[in-house]
Amino acid sequence: MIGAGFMGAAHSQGWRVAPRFFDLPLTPRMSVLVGRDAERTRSAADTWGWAESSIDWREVIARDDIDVVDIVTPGDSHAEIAIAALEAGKHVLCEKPLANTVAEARRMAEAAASARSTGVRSMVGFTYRRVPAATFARDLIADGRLGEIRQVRAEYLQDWLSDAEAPLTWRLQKERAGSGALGDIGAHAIDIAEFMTGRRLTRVAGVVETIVSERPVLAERSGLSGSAGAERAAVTVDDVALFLGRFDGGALASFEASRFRTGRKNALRVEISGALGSLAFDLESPNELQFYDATAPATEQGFRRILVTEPEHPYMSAWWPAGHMIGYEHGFSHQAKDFVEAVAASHDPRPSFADGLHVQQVLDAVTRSSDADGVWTGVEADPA
Ligand code: 4PW
Repeated sequence: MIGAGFMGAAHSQGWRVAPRFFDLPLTPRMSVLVGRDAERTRSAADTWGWAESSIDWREVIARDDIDVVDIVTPGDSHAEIAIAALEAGKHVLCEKPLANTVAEARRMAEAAASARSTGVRSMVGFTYRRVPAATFARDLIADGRLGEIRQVRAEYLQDWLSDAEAPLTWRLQKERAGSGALGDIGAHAIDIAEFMTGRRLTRVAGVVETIVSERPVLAERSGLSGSAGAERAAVTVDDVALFLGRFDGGALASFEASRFRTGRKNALRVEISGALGSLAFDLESPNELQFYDATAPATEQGFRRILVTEPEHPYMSAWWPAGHMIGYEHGFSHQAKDFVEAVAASHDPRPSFADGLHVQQVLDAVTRSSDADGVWTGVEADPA
């Protein structure tokens, strides 16, 4: 695994726990953690359960005993590492967003396509698809329970930047992160809305904006944020992105990504309205799905809360007895499980690098729309 920050901890949890709860066809061995600082990486490797640590990803990728490369670095190094790993014949799991630009994402998708012909697999880490309630929403929609999908509302709301003195981390630097709220969390909203509906965005109209344009530089990092230093520097990404979207098939959508929605901590929310009913998911209540069945008798209508805690629900039979809750970290185990199963069965896991490229094209179309004062803008589409 390359990258030793917060996402590194989350992915490590996934790799470590998945084989203990799921009956996997292959057992992942957590071989090497790669970071930038030798001492910190060694200590993280010990804490998270990696056998070795290194500060040289090229050397690690070249090793014959490495089969899988998991990339959890900031977006500016995804393309270089992923392409090198695929060319070295390693299966690759890469954190979202796939890259910082469409051009990089396209090169990655091309490398994935040529590696596929030699049996090499790749996947993007849009982990929230694998929260059981989100997967179950997709299943209900695929079963036709909502009928024709007419409207979608998707938003990812956080507030950890609402303090104007919160320090400037890499997530606020365009050269490292590509974009701000748009790519960091808006990408999740796009992926989960497309995943649940089985539709793709074809056009968007939006506005992206930076609310606080200068912040103290980072002194010491902790989680997503950290402590502030004395110097100040410019924020070079958006803080908020709002856009409308049109799905293939015609449904209209509205999206919001913000790290300034005071009081909203990690609210990835999707509400999907169809001719026969509606579904609403909120990551702040991850074990629930709100379901409105318009075919029920008039006297019984209203949203009802489905507790997605039963063994019949996606992924849930591996965990605790019926009725018991799971949390944020379980999505990473589900991701590791699905990835290992795909490698073992020689099939292509989703979301693929081509799916990741598509999300990047949506992000790019939103930015272009905003630059053109919110005009409706087509999402580029590469041949499948
Ligand atoms: O991918 C996302 C991020 O980069 C996350 O799921 C949450 O928001 C946590 O960190 C950021």
